Amino acid sequence: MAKLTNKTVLISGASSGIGEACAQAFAGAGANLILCARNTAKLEQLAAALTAQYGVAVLPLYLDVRDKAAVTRLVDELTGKWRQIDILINNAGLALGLEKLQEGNPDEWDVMLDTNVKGLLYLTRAIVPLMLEQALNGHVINIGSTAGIHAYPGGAVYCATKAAVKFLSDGLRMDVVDQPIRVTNIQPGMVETHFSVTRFRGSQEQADNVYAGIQPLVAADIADIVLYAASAPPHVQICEVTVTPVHQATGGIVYKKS
Ligand code: 8X3
Repeated sequence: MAKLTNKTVLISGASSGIGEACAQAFAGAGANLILCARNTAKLEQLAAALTAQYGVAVLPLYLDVRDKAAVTRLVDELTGKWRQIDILINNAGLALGLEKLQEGNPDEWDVMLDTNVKGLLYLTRAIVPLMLEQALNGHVINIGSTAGIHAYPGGAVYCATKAAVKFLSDGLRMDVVDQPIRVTNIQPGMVETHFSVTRFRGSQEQADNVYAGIQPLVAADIADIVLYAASAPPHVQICEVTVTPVHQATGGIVYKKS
């Protein structure tokens, strides 16, 4: 079992899905956690449960990663051991809509771009300097997507945000190449979480249809991989991992049993 005792991990979008599964996995490995999300009631519940189950320290904090000033303030206001963030998991992200680009809703594009791209940038910009100041063996783990490798119809903007995550990961890896900081981009394919319900603006029926006839990944599958990357010896940098259900070859090539 991986042991990350004495490590501190900050997870964005930690109240559900892959973020919540990462919180579970890292608490199970003995790490202390800073859990960020907008749903504070859920975060507080999760924090209490993880502390009770694993005896780790958990700090639940309200954060909308789109709010640049709030990201900076949150990091500035961390004190003592909470400033020593060893691992940043940039997980907050979403897809909205599956319309053709020419019919898309620009307000929804803003939400995707601001969350998936700019939110990731703001957190990274705030936390990597802290890692450097303290000469930590830091690790930035971004949750990208197979959507960042191949675009698919109706997904242009979401796919572009995840392509941005790939290139931000690659660029950061170059910018910290002379530092003890690792950068990993995890690129999952179909994972059944609240992702599709959000994409279809609350329609469970449309979301269920996405995963009908295929066994999708679950959030814990991704958390296992994130934990594996974080638990590798400090000289080992897992740059990129692409993971799909066995019947998904790439974003759009899926075999479904009818
Ligand atoms: C989620 C994967 O294929 O639903 O990022 O876009 S996909």
